[in-house]
Amino acid sequence: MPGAKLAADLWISEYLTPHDIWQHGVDRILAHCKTPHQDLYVVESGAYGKALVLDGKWQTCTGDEFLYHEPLVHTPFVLHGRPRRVLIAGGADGGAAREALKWHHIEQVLIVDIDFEAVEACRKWLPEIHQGAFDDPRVRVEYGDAFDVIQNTHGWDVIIADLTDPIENGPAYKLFTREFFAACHAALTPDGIFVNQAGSMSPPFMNLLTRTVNTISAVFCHATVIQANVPTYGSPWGLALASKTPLDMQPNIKATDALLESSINGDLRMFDGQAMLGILQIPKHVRTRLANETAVYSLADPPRFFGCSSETHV
Ligand code: SPD
Repeated sequence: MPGAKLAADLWISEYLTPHDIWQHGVDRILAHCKTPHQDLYVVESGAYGKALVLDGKWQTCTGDEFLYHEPLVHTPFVLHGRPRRVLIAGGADGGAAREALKWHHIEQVLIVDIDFEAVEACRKWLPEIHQGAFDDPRVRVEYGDAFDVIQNTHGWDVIIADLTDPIENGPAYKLFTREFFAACHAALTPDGIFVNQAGSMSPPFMNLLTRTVNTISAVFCHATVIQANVPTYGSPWGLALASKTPLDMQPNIKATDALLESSINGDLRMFDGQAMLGILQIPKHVRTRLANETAVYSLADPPRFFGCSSETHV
């Protein structure tokens, strides 16, 4: 490439689709192990800081994680108004817990992650992301399958599914099914809200998102897409938002700012009333695709997200 000067000898290559690779120059590999559940890397990238990569898929990094964790947590929290108990399925890096703990009224944050070693690696290598969340007395981490745990609990104001992509045979694919969403519905309070990371909004690869939201709609009265624009995910990203009662999708900016002002300790970097309004507005082509979606994921017919053995990635 004329004029280009590359600044790394080592590259991490995430296969976003069979035809697209998102590569990041890596300065250092900080940790690598094969846990019982996934292949784990923590790397120091040249452009985006420290990053967690699981099964070859970029999960989060210090350079842009706030663009994911703030919408993921504060959107449902603002819509709820006064969440006290929150359950996070996945969330090994502690970023979602960190954001939840900013709310004064939060009494309990239960993180349910299947991978002890992933949580320990994040605790050790990514303090910039968890910022001590795992040591907050309101936080408990339970290691196990979120499906089993959620089936045996109830009374949550918000459930956040902060999961890896549902690659075939990966740890998360069962948590994108009608059966899991039904368990979440049963575990929420009547005014509870569910949110999950639901996939790319890129036009050729939006099936996971529209099918996931359609699957959630089979269980919840209200389900929609909200958006997070996270550069390292390689395309605009969709989150699904669901509830048993209607949600105000055009909240007043000043009212949101006033609620945040009175409910939160600490700073928000991207989220406020104006940003939230944008997060809730979805482009026409996504709404059209959603309206025409008919597929429903089930345990018998789960998503098979594009993924590739991680050995070839670094
Ligand atoms: N393809 C990117 C999806 C990443 C979802 N997991 C994010 C975990 C951050 N807490």
